[in-house]
Amino acid sequence: MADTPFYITTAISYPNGRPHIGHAYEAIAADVIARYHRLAGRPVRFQTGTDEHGLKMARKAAEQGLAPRQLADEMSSYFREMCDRLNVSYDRFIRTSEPDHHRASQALWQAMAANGDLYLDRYEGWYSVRDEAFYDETELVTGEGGEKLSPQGTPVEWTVEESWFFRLSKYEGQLLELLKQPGFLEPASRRNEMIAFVEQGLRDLSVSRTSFNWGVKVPGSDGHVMYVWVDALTNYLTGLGYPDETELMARFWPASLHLIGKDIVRFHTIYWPAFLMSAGLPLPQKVFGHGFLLNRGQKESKSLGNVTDPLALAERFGVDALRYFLIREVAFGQDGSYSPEAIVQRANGELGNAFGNLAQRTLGFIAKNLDGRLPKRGAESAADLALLDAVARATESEMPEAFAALALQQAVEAWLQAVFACNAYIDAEAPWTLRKTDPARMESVLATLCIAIGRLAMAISPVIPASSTRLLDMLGVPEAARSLGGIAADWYSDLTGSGHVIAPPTPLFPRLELAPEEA
Ligand code: ME8
Repeated sequence: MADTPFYITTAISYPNGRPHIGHAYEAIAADVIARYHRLAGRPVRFQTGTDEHGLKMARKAAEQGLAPRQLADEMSSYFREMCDRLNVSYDRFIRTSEPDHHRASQALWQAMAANGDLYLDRYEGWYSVRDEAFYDETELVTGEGGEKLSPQGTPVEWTVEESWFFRLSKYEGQLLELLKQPGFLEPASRRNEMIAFVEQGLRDLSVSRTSFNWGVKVPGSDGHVMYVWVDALTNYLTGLGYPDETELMARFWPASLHLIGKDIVRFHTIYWPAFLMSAGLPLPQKVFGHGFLLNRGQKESKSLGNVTDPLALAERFGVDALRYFLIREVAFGQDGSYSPEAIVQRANGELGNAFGNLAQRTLGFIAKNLDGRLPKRGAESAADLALLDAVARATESEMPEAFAALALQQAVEAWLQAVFACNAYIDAEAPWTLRKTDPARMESVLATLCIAIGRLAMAISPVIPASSTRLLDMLGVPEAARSLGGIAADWYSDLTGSGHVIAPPTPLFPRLELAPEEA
């Protein structure tokens, strides 16, 4: 619905190192979704940030001879810089070390305690610092050297300490119902695993730690800090002003979409809803677990030496080319792979040759032959109507439907088909020939192309916002028309009367080159 508020969040990243391509991918995907909903006219709130507490951060800081806060300050700034550089339009970049977040986490804790769901006991079991997760003996796997590993393949350590526990077992029935609710957890392929996990019986969850102090203090329990996932998940509420009854809370809670990676679905679809049930708060409408991004099919790791800095990729190929590639290449929800060759191929072929050239040819021709005056629309031929129809189908139904359903790749495919239709049209109508034989018809063809290009630029703006804006500015499309509703409107008639002049265009998508060893 056009005016229903939309609250979207990404996972908050551990700032124990610099951002990697997976972080960039998640931020970009969330941004595309947020921008689509803004285009559709909905009030949108978009939150991302960093998850700064816990043993992983504390140990990394100690290794580097830093206080955890120093490490968090430094690394968090790289994550924010990445978002800014990639044109990620967040409303709040949250850091869990911020005072309002401590207050929100303590309030949620107290709400769970008031409901009788927290009790003091002793934790004795396995913990993976890398996953910041407790594991049952039965979940562990054996490594190559016979060592015990978490199901994610990370080292585990035996942990014994006094701990607060959350009565997770109490929520089994409600959680099963939730997980079976269509649309709550997507893609649906991730559901069975979660359902199986609940069906085998849930143990109460250890939710505080006493062996270190880098975390949110447990209210009224000296020496205890919250288990990092308890405070991390609470970030989604902090950003709206919880526990105060703010306008943001009233408007944007429950969240419309928590966008996360597939490795942290358990935390978001089991622990988080249980905490909210306990605190008497409404549950998020949807959790989407996207796939992992691999470097030429391989997981990036320091030992393989294949870790890529996403900002270096953006610097080299351009922000929009990188954004376009990631959304276009990967079926959203599945794993995907990237390489410089694949980025260059998509960017040159689809952005440069197909869309960029279309715009370049059309605007360049107008600048040169009409002194930049916008061409007049004439009586439309069957070919004109067929093209405008194809563009309308893509921009007014296929793309919005795909974006709304989080089928991001399909949205781009629908757009690309319409771009191809424009290219076939310009070749068939050949305005350069009409210039001599039928100038009025030439103007009609160019006008049809301007309308088509303007609509396609608006519709793809969630994916390549900077390039779309540049093109719409060159065309002179009024701000007011730059919305999903505006796409179908008759902005072109207003434009032809506005005296706007099209300047000779500079290329939107400069041709990208590979290094000789990559080609
Ligand atoms: O999990 N491809 O933080 P994180 C795609 N702090 N996505 C990837 C990825 C890859 N190769 N590697 C990681 C955490 N991700 C917690 C979240 S939320 C309350 C707390 C995704 O820095 C990962 O799935 O390890 C997660 O969604 C996000 O990046 C941050 O991962």
